[in-house]
Amino acid sequence: MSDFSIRRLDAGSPGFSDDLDRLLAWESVADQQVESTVADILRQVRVRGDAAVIEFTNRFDRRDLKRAEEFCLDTSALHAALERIPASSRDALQAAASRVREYHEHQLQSSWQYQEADGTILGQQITPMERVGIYVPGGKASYPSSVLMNAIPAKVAGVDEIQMVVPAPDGQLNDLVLAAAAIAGVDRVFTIGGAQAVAALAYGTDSIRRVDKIVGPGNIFVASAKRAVFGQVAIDMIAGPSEILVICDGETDPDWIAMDLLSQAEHDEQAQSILLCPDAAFLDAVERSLEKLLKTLPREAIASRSIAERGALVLVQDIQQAIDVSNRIAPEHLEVSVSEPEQYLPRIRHAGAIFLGRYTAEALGDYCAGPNHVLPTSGTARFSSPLGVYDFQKRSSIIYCSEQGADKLGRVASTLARGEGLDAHARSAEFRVSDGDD
Ligand code: HSO
Ligand code: ZN
Repeated sequence: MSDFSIRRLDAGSPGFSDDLDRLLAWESVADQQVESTVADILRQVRVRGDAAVIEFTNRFDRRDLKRAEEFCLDTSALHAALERIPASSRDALQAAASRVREYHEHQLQSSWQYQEADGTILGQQITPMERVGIYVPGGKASYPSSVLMNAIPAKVAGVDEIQMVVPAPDGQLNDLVLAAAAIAGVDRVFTIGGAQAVAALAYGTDSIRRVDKIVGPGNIFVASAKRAVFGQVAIDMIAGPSEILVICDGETDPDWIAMDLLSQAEHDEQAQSILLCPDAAFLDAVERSLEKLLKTLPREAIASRSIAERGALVLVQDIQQAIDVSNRIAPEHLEVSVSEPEQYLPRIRHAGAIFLGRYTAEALGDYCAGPNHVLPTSGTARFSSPLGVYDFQKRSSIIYCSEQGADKLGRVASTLARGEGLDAHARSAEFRVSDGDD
């Protein structure tokens, strides 16, 4: 007897709204014990620098580091890894990198200005950050594709220096991760991880330079450290578990849809895979496909828990209702597996990435289509966007006042400043106003 199970919901039933709330409920664990451990690690690294980084790394990653140089890798080590990996992996990483680069080049924002009739010029100047840090998890979640997705937008933005941290538990490193770093143009790699690595990037040590922004996923210690250093440095986001929502008209091969759902379920027991379809028989077929295909996956244990605990097959009235439900969920990934999918695009309001048509497997976006795979999760697509070049660019306002412009604006400013009781403001503006001209 198989113990396969997946929740079935009906969007037309009166209890659906509550069912949906229950399905989506997910809380990022804010563990007090973790927070105080992290606070201590951050403090120690801030005060004692490399010595503390070495101590924590030796303790948590079972290393035997004596000097800081031992956790520093330069670009020659990265290029050596690039030479060591199989040519097929090298070619695939390079193909993915060039597509990701090209896509992100379209995101480059440029400075702009306009001139008013009296000669005043206003505008916005765009500049890249100087230095950023990329966190790459160790072990099983050490994804070379994520190295590309985090580093390439920074590079395209024109960031001067990219430092990467990746833990090496028991001294083990993933060559594909190092090779991806070489291809993406990472400048320096430190084989450290956890809160101590986040602290080193945020505060700087003798061997690690302080960065302006830290990006990249990590475990609960990393997430908690990123939250704690936010303000001192910028951070990207605190990502939740992966999610996929598929809208299907019932005409796609059910095995394809089932495998798409499993592709996210295999990331994490907490990952969420949901299918919305107006055809009940098709939902049955996908359920059978899921049961059949799960057994063939090396990560069956993770995927089946994710499907059983957070998955759902939802019967909807039509594609419009599916879109309404999807907009409410604001999924990280939305697959629209229907005929003529483009017609629905204007109705889709909230989704991290939208995959249109039966051939567009979400996995293609994870690796090599071009768009970023670092996406808003847990409904945050309502107010945030994929990681992009714009995350590594800043804007400065530009104001140039001509003599005439200062005369005109000075009068407005002076009145407002006096209303606020700020005399120096008012007089600073008035100095530039021509006398007897009002
Ligand atoms: N689907 C993940 C990204 C990823 N998939 C990396 C495979 N490797 C983001 O939600
Ligand atoms: Zn994925």
